Amino acid sequence: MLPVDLPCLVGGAMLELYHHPISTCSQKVRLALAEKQLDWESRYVALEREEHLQDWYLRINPNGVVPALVHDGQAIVDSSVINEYLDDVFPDHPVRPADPVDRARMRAWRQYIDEVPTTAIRYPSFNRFFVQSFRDLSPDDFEKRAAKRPLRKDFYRRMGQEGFSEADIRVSLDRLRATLERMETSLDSGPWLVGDMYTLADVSITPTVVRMEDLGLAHMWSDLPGVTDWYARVRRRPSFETAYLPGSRAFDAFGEANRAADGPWRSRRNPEAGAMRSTG
Ligand SMILES: N[C@@H](CCC(=O)N[C@@H](CS)C(=O)NCC(=O)O)C(=O)O
Repeated sequence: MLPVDLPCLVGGAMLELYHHPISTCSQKVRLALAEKQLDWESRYVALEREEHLQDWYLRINPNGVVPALVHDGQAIVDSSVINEYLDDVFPDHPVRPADPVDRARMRAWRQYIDEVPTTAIRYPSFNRFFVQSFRDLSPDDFEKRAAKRPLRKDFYRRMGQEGFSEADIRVSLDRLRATLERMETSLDSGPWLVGDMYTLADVSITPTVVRMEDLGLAHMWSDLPGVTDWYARVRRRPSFETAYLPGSRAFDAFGEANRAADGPWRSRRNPEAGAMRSTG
C-alpha cells in the first residue's frame, strides 16, 4: 500500500510539488529538490484515481502527467524543465556546471535521456506493473480511459489491455542497454556523467536505473564496472534516501513478490500483481 502522502521537508508554501511516489518523473524532481536542499510541500496526485486527468489538475498541467511544480502560484511543468528552473531560481547547491561547454554536455545528456531511456523504460514498466489495472475493463471503457490522456493516448492504445508485444520490449531493452554503454564510456572520465560534478544528467537517468533494478534488470549492467560504481555512488548520496522514501519503489506499491521477480516480459494475468491499481 502507498502512503496517503509522502512526508517531506515542509517549510513555507513557496514550492509545491504535484507528484506521485512511484512516478519516475516525480522521482527526478524529488532528487533535484533534495540535492538543492530546498523545502517543498507535497501535493499527492492519485494516479490510481486518475486525478491527473481531472480539470483542476489539467489547469496546472495540461499534459495530464505528473509532476508539476507550483512556485509562488506559477505552474512549471515537465520534470527536466522543472529541474533547470529550480537551479535558475535557487543558485545554491548548483546541479549544473558553470562552464558553458560542460553545461552543453549536460544538456545533451538530458536530451538523450528524455528521448531514449526515459521513453524505453515505460514499456517494460507498464507490462510488469501497470497494465493489469486495465485488463478487466470492457474494450469501450479502456478506449475511453486511453482517449482521456492528452499526451499518452497512442501509447495506451498500442499497449492495449494485454500489454506491449515482445518486439516492443526487445526494442526497449536494446535502447536501455545502449544507454548503459554510453554511460560506461562517459564514466571513464567520471566519477559523474559530466566529469567531476554531479549534475542534472545524473539526476535524470537515476529513476530509470532504479526502475530497471525493480524490474529485475540489474544484470544488464553487471559487466559495466563504471555504471555499477556510479549507481553505488548515487545510492550513497543523501538525496537518494530523501527522494526514495518508503513507498517510492515499484515493489513497494505492487508487493515484494514483484521485486526483481520475473523481469519485464509480458505478464499475463497475475493475481498477486494486480493488488494496486495505478498508472505512472
Ligand atoms: N515529460 C514529462 C513526462 C511526465 C510523465 O510521463 N509522467 C507519468 C508518470 S512518470 C504520468 O504522469 N503518467 C500518467 C499516465 O500514464 O496517465 C515529464 O518529464 O514531466
